Amino acid sequence: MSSVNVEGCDDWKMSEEGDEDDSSSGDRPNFALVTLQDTDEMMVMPSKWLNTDKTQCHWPPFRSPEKLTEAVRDGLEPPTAGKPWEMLNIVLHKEYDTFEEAIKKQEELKAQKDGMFAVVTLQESNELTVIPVNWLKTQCYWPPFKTPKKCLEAVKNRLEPIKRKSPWELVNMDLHGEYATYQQAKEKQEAISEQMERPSTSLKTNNPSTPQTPCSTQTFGVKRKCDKSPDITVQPLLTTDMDPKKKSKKIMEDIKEKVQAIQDTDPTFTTIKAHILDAISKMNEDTRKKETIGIFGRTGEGKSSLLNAVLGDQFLLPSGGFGACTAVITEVEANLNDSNYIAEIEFISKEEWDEEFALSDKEEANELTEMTKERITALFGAEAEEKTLEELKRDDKYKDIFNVLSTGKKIISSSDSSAFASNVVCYLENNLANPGGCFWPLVKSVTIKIPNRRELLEQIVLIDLPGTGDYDKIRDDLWKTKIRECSAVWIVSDIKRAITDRNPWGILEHCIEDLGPGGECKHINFICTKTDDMKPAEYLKSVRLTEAQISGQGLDVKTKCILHRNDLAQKTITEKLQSSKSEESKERFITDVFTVSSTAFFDPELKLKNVDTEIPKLRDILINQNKSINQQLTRDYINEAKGILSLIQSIQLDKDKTMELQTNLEKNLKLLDDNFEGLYEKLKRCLSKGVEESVRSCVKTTQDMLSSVRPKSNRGFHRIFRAMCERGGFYWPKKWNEPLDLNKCLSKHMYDNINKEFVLMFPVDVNDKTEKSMQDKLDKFSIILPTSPMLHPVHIFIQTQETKLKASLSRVIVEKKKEIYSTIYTAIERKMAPGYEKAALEKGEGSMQNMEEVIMKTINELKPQMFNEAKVEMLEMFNNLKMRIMNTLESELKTSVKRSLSQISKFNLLDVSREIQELDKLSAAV
Ligand SMILES: Nc1nc2c(ncn2[C@@H]2O[C@H](COP(=O)(O)OP(=O)(O)OP(=O)(O)O)[C@@H](O)[C@H]2O)c(=O)[nH]1
Ligand SMILES: [Mg+2]
Repeated sequence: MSSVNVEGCDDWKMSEEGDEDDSSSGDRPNFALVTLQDTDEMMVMPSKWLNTDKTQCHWPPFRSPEKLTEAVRDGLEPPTAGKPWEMLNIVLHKEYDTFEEAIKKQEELKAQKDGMFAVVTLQESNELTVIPVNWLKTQCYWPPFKTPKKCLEAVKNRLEPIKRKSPWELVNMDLHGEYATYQQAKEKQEAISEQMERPSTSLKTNNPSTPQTPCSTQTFGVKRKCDKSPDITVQPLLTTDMDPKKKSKKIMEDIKEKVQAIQDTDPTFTTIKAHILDAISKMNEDTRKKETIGIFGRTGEGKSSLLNAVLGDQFLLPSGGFGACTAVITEVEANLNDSNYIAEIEFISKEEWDEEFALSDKEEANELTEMTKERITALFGAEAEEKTLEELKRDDKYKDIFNVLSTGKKIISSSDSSAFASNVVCYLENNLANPGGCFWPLVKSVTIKIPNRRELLEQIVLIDLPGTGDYDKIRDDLWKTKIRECSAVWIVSDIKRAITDRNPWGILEHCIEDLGPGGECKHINFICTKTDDMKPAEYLKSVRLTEAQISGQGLDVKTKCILHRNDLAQKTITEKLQSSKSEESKERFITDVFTVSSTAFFDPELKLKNVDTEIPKLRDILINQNKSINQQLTRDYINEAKGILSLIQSIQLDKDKTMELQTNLEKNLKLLDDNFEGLYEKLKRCLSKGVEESVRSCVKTTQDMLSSVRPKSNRGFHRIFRAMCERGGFYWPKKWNEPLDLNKCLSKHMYDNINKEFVLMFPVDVNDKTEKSMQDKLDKFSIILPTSPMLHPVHIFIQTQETKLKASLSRVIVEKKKEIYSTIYTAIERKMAPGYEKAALEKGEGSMQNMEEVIMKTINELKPQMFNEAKVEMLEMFNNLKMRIMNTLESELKTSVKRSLSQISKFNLLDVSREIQELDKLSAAV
């Protein structure tokens, strides 16, 4: 079939010149811009050729372009006598009053579709520039002109590249997008360079050249009626390089502009306008916190080296040589704002420092003094340990320290990673080779922000959590807080130790409950490090194999052994992890095993293929996790955007429906209340059992625990016990694998009784949501009844508001459940505090026995109320959470219902149906 299409539009224009347009009379538009579905040709035709639902058109039987042109221009009536007309499937873009308008639009759309200019970055010189698309190939052509003027002319005139005589250069480039006009490409170029300077801010989408449609200033009001919807097709099309989130952001920015531009003094209109603008602004408030991955491992196992490898910067974090180790909790995240490496160093307060120092003064010989000595040497130098505290206080360095502490925080920033690393090392590392040059005893925590790692860290924070127990009280508390934040954990262990260790959970054993019911950890990766550390002969002997018996044709014997051991380690550790998973506290974690070499990743001499170092695998985990979080954020954003557009699109609901929404809200809140009450009662029953058991057994349990940790000779135990009392019931001696935690021991029976139900009540993973969970009850709450398959726009708006609200409340539940869980521990810690203080005062001979007696007496005195009070506190916290959820739902949804009902216009305020369609397409693409 031949047809007149956009390719022939020049002929069309010629034929239309000089012709009088007599077709613009009458009310209805006369010409339609359509795409023929079978051939994908865009063209203009008389509106009268369209069928009633505008999905098909009549097509005349003419072959010659002249005759076809004439038929279109004259609006020939179908069908003519003689040959019958065909029916063709079409997609209607829009109808216009005049032929000229329709043709103009067709040209614009065609130009946008094809793209005339492109924005590119020239790779070699990193210049962002605009070029005509006819210069594009996989590389791009570049003209030999020297003067900027001549170059610019070549671009604007879309000069054809000369490929034979005096050929143009071919240069490597990255394409950002194609645009209809030079002006649009220039605007895009500016937006990109602005974005490059400030990558975290959203793209500037305000397009001054966007024509204001006459309709948009008239339709958004309650008094005027406008039959025409705003012409959104004249907006520049969204460019292909934008991701769905940016595209939907742009849509909403444009809508915001349109709404802002509408002037009307009608009070109802003003309220609606304010509501809509407010709702759009709130969309950009991202309250989600980043996901935290905690890196656990004993000293020297390779945590810092692993982080460096994953981040691709070998010397970023100090990794131990002789006598050096990371001494402070270090958080690593992406710098999304500029290209600097930044360290934010938080110091302990002056009061905390005084307390630590005063504590040091009280300490007796040996172990604690060892710790104090280490700190003093780190800060004041090797000779300082001989000095008294008073002498140290007179030291100039002491004044310096006091000055440092009074600043509270220090920021180090540098664009060069090695300069940055050498400036920051003295705050992170305990280095025996650098006495007097380390500041770690003053540092509470360090946050490092690194540039160009958006792909890995945009939504993720990695925390190096040295867990060896030579902290003070402040950092112990911080450590406990941080582990509750981890959504995943990497246990790092030297491969040799990992294979022989009986319990791979070792390092986590004492805090498994803080990660599980008390935290939000879902995933545990077990990472065996230093796989390149291999002596083949020794290894082959130990596994009783010969070189010929292990696979790996063409590989040298060392690599073969490395790969063989990796395989073995993966199998053995997976088995060990699985077998201990039968314990309830561990069964909910997903576990994976990796075998990595950070050294071989950077050192090609070690001849281990990149893939075999398994660093790329860990990177992929981060990349995929970022992607999935971003996808979720995009889905949430689009959902919310659709809700707001539905509100704009909506017409008034009838009175009955209005009442229905209000009644549903009340009814469903009541239902939710009943459901939560059920959970409350269940928790109460478990707690009561826990109280009973605690009162009955706490003394014995405490005695048993103390005898299990007390060294046979009792040597030195009194110092550890005193330190525990001085620190409120928790102390982690340096050489112990886990802390001495009396509060944990006292709360054991309570936790044992609630753990199972608590985990079901508060899952951290959506996939673990059970009927018994608070999140499930919340999910089922809705004031939109699933009766009709076709929802009214007001309903869609309310539904999307509900979804957003429920998602944010689900996050509140996970946050709050951690606090709820820890109430038992903190209540017991608080009640026991006077007892600990009293015990710590016991000095001299027999002090161990006296301290213990004080503690046991305190427990005996407190047990009749202490556990019950902890139960009451926990239930109160549960109730507070319940009330917060109910109140938020009630107030927010009441506002949403009110908002949607204030749309009293009988007419569309602004026709945003195209934008809604666009959002539908975008959400399908996410
Ligand atoms: N051969 C080999 N050595 C490694 C590897 N990773 C780390 N090491 C070495 O192991 C030692 C300790 O590494 P770190 O990364 O500092 O260990 P860490 O776990 O951060 O130690 P702390 O900071 O003390 O908690 C250093 O001497 C590293 O060079 C590896 O993949 N192969
Ligand atoms: Mg380290």
